[in-house]
Amino acid sequence: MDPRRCILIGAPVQAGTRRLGCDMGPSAYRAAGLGLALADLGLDVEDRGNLVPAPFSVPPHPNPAIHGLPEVAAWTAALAEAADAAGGLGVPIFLGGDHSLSAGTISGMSRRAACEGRPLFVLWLDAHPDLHTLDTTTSGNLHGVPMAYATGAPGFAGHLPPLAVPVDPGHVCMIGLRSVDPAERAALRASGIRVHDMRAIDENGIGVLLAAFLDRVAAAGGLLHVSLDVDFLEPGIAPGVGTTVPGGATFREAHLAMEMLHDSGLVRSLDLVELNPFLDERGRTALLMTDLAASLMGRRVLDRPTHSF
Ligand code: Z70
Ligand code: MN
Ligand code: MN
Ligand code: MN
Repeated sequence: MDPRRCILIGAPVQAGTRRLGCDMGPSAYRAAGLGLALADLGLDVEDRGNLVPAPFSVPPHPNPAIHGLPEVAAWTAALAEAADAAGGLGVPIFLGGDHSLSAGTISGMSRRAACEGRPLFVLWLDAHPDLHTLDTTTSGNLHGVPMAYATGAPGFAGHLPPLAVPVDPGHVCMIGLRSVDPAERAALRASGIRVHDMRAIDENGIGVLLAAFLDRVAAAGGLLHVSLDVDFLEPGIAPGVGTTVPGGATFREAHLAMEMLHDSGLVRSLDLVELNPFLDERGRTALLMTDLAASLMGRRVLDRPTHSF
């Protein structure tokens, strides 16, 4: 695989939420110039357009709150295939779409890592752990379940595509959490997932927390998948998202994280999720996410800020 080859894969999925607009995410990243920003770093950029999943029939789930299950199942199957294949060629960047898409991207990258005989690690940058199962979700929004699915939690069999290689929860690090439902809190405690909430960032600095995780990934010879939810960021700088949760990461914290990820040389795949262009203000969230993705993929001299306040 070529680490300088970026493969953009649009995933306009919005079945994981009730608020419409995430399906415009991939277009907004293209309009914000993501491909050009990556090419400016000297990377080879290949935009594969938007993925079109084949229909996937699943039986209804007894939890009446759940909606969008057949669509999410179809996206999960298609994205797992796409991630595994593209991950063997270069660095896939998935343009969401709501966070349910990570059920597919993480399971695909987990299979890819297993093929290469290396463990997959996941860095989850989000206000939410998205650790509900189909049985515990009360909103029924399937963007709240991908991490439970990817780590092999029970109750998904027969409802979402079979998971080839579950991710070891001990290989997952979540940074930025500040909205956790009771069932998720219990699941997190039992899971062995490393969690750094906003208080931990305030007390330690995001750099210290991230460095410790990156050291662990490097020591294990792991591949790293990064899942970046727009709501990881402070809503004041990233308003284009359905769930705004106050007290998120600042511009500086987010950029530092991306620069450290770049310097580590460990990142093999990236999700950009939950951007809702319908709720954005003159594209500023799309531009900020684009800027962050570019900082993760290459080292830049910022003589011209692409993001203005
Ligand atoms: C809540 C639920 C969620 C993202 C909101 C919220 C889930 N835990 N995930 N925004 N990305 O409805 O399950
Ligand atoms: Mn999320
Ligand atoms: Mn979130
Ligand atoms: Mn069942």
